[in-house]
Amino acid sequence: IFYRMETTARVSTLSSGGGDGVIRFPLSPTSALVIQKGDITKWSVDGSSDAIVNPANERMLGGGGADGAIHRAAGPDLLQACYNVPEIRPGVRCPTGEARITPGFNLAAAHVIHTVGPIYNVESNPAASLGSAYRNSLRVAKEKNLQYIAFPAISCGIYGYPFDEAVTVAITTIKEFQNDFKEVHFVLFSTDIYDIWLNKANELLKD
Ligand code: AR6
Repeated sequence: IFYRMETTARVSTLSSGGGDGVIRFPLSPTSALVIQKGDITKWSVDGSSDAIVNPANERMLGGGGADGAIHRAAGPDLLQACYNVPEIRPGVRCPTGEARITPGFNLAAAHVIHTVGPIYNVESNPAASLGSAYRNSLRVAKEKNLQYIAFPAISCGIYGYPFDEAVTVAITTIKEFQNDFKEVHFVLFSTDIYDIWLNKANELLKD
């Protein structure tokens, strides 16, 4: 397998802590998709115009997985900010496929964009919901003029979405925004997901 490797000065100066195997795929002359292994709670590129995406649930008050790790790293102010997001119906602050933004508090990243991916075996059209979760996260980031945004593999943990199906939705949706951000990152926790993401990026983002 050939992985396109562009180790520009920009990449080597990333303060995306914990990340290794950083591979960059140009999306346009001014924009790139960056794939790396690591812990998203440590990620930052530019402490004022960046955000990490939290794979939350509809209640949006924390949980396990990446959501739990993000709340621990951000500190209790994040939970308070989440409480302050209005419920749109009882127990629902962020419906599946939508996104909400809060500050990042003690995180390296300035903002947290909370989104809710589908529970794979419950949703009738999980690909549509997963696409909406990525798309609405990117819309919220664009509204705030953010330039650097990092995603984990939404729905690929507790929510049970097969990696090899999720990756196509993830990358094709990000391609829709190819002129809107300087860098969209995937910060992937496990080697198996990282390898699947790299393979698919090589397939979908060829020149
Ligand atoms: N950095 C990057 N990726 C991570 C990290 C981390 N620190 N920790 C876990 N992952 P999950 P979901 C990966 O379960 O499937 C929560 O309880 C993990 O290996 O965090 O969308 C929420 O409150 C997996 O590949 O999110 C919801 O109830 C990916 O992140 C529910 O889980 C997503 O796994 C959401 O489930």
